[in-house]
Amino acid sequence: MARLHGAPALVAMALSLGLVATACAEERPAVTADGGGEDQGAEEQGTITIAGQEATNHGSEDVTGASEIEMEVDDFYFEPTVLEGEAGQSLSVSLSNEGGAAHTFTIDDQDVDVQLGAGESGQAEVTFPDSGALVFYCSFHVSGGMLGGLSVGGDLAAASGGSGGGGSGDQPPGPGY
Ligand SMILES: [Cu+2]
Repeated sequence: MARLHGAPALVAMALSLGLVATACAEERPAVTADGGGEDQGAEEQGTITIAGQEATNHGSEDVTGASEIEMEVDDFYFEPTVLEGEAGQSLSVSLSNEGGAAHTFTIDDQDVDVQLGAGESGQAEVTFPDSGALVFYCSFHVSGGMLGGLSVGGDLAAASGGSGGGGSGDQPPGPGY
């Protein structure tokens, strides 16, 4: 009674294999944990509050009088995390993504939004606020504490010209937390 119809079954199998192969071709960013072993011991520096937002802290640097600075972008922090400068100071920031994920260096108020794929470098021009602190962040991982500040007079608490920040409506999906 019940008899297998061999040929149609084979055709169906071949079709579905083809579909699976196509579906798997979509690339997925790999998050690896090989981020430069040189600073393993200094990884844990806790968190710091910048203009009301909690940031993963990887140190501060006094950039007063400087026109250029290098900043490491990594999984999932900025180093240095806080730049201390003068009111209205202009600074050119050389960014290098040393992590395994894509990141951004974003300042809402200054139309700064530099995207950096893994291993990529970039450049951002920033201006220090008149007082207090201005937050920069990674739009992918800000909720995980990936942000930092431009601080004037060492003041991290007071937000300057803050538009609330903290996450735009349409964030691309990042690695889940
Ligand atoms: Cu990020």
